[in-house]
Amino acid sequence: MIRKLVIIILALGLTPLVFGQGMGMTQSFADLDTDDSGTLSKEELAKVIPEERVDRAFSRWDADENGEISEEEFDNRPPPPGMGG
Ligand SMILES: [Ca+2]
Ligand SMILES: [Ca+2]
Repeated sequence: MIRKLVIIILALGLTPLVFGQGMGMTQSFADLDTDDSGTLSKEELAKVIPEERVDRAFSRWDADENGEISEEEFDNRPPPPGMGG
């Protein structure tokens, strides 16, 4: 029963959301979007994560590579590298 639930969660791709909690990124999208533009820029990201990690985070989170993180991209962001993978 529980195993089936896990498979469903994996199938829906919810693991990044579930396991993304409590890993240092506790701010909500609205908290990070300090200029209320509706997207996150590298400058906004640099306020909450080390600058040397901004580029890497962007390359992973910016699914359509338009240089901004949309709320959808933020919600679907992959977990940090090196976490059991
Ligand atoms: Ca913004
Ligand atoms: Ca984007």
